[in-house]
Amino acid sequence: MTITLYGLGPSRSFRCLWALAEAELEHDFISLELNGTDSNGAKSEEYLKLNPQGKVPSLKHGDFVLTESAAILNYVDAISQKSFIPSEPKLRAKYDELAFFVLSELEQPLWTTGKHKFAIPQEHRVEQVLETAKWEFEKALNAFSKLVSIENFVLGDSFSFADILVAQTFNWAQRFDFDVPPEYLNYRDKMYAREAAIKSIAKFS
Ligand SMILES: N[C@@H](CCC(=O)N[C@@H](CS)C(=O)NCC(=O)O)C(=O)O
Repeated sequence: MTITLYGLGPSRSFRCLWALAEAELEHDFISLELNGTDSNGAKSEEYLKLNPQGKVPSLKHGDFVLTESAAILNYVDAISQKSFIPSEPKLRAKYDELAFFVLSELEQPLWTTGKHKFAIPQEHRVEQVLETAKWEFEKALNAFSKLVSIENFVLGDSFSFADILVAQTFNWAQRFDFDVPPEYLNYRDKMYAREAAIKSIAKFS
């Protein structure tokens, strides 16, 4: 069964592209324009059938369709021969804690910035929120530093998909001109130097 990932560059879809490469699962990658309404657009009639929000990523595996980057990571882990999400209950709970933290705290100020700079209609954008987003990111970073101390990987000694979530989010923060402490950028660099990450970046560069 063919796996197809719909995405765009270094956006949250990169998490899924990278995970598929780590899992060595054959896949096609279809790059979409976020606001496009023609055949390669995320707002086309065809794509809206897969992802009613017209967002990326979406994964199609045969007839099975999945949206939400973290859910796609879980699915990739589940169908992979290898293991990227710990199964020991406490470690698994720590994985979930970190994944939910990234999605609900760490990335939110970044997405708020994206929404109010380009993603939502002009009439709904509020310039003042951008400063608040910077403040919220700093607050989330502070909480992150108490939640995790990174030696090699975010969950200890081995690579997990939590590293994809965290490293991609730090990379996103830097792209959006947020202050990211040098130790987190070093960690991002180490993760982005993984063969699977390099291969995946090459798919959209
Ligand atoms: N919670 C979703 C968020 C998906 C999302 O918002 N993706 C952005 C790109 S990173 C998008 O497609 N935006 C287009 C839009 O909001 O119309 C996930 O993690 O997959």
